[in-house]
Amino acid sequence: MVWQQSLFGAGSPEPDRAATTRRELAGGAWVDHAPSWLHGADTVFDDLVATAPWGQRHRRMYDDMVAEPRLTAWWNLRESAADGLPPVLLETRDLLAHRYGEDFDSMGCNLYRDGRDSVAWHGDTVRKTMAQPIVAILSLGEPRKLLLRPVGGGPSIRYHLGAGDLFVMGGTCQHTWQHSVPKVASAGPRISVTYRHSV
Ligand SMILES: O=C(O)CCC(=O)C(=O)O
Repeated sequence: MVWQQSLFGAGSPEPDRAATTRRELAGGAWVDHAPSWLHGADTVFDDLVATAPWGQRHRRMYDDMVAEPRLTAWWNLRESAADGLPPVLLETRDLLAHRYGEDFDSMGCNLYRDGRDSVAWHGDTVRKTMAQPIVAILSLGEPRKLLLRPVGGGPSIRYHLGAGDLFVMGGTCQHTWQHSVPKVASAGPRISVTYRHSV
């Protein structure tokens, strides 16, 4: 992977406590987006690339099992296994828990190594057990597009998520909208840190 820290992204990591901008979407969904929310995002990126327990997940596609085009790592934040995480990611969890009133008890990381890595249109599986789950994403590394589209069809909405951006989906979003990170001709490595709650 070819990767170089930026001036803004270096240094000691710290989340921004300023309010985010909310966009209401059709059907009772909303998203919050705060650009450059995490200062020192590149330091966290480097730390995670080197230390996260990256693994390759597979998905069933018809009769075959195919490798997901990205690497993933997952932590149960209730367990002490989370102790080795960069402290700012636990600080971020606590801050988000306070702001959104949810106990974010798991954290997943996705590593998109280059533009060929992606995630297809989907609603997060937490929707199966919750009417209005909140899913928070912290974007690290190189920028990528994140698209949203209504489940029944309609124009998609594009977000450009850069280093340190916070992006939060809430309300009915996982039921009434789908999101994706499409493949692109060229992109540097990106990590999305995702926080979810189970109740
Ligand atoms: O990488 C992202 O920003 C989105 C991740 C995502 O949608 C997922 O892992 O379910």
